[in-house]
Amino acid sequence: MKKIDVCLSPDLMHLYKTDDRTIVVVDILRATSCMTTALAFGIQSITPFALLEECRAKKDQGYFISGERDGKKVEGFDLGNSPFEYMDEKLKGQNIAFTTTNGTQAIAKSIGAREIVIGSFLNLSALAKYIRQGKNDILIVCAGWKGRFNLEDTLFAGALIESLKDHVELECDAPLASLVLYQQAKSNMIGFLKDASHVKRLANLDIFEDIKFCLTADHFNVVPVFKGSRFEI
Ligand code: 3SL
Repeated sequence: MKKIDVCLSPDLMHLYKTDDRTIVVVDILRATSCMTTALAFGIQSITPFALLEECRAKKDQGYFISGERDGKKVEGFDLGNSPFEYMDEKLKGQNIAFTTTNGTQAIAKSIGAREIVIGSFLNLSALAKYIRQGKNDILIVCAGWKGRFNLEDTLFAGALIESLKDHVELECDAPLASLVLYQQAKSNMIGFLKDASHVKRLANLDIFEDIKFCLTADHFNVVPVFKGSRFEI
């Protein structure tokens, strides 16, 4: 049986051995939901960057530059971090360079894993199927917020673990806690998350539609996989 663990913050990555694992990076609000949407809508590739200026420099190489800092689109960038911005015909076949406050930082810390894939509620069942078919043990890396725990990424970890039940063995209390939390929350996720810190932050930016969309299960049947330096499906 495959083992599964959950790293509740990228700042805890040093506790985990990753070179033999498939890492699932998750930033439900909103980076990995946005990446899943973009690739499902026909964007050819997403190259993630931890550093803003490295991302900006890709503009000269024909990339669309996109992402956010503290939830807001970066000045001079083509796109922000709302999944709805990526549902656009003119982006089909394009290459995106992407940087975000937490999501792409978690990806940067995952480099060196045997495999890196992107998880979101939007592709939950497709991802569970992909993992069931693979051989590697799994580490779910929650992007959190600037090193701190967050609720929505942990709920997703629980949802994925529930979808994999009978196929995985939980390695410690983090996957168990994620599963228990998800089981409490699943009948009313929006209600459960109403006091979550990032939901409040995004509500201040007036983006309820993004929150609702990012909590929708199985909207897409894709699994973004890291190949070389970019995510593709
Ligand atoms: O931190 C991130 O990577 C973002 O997803 C944050 S936000 O939802 O755009 O504020």
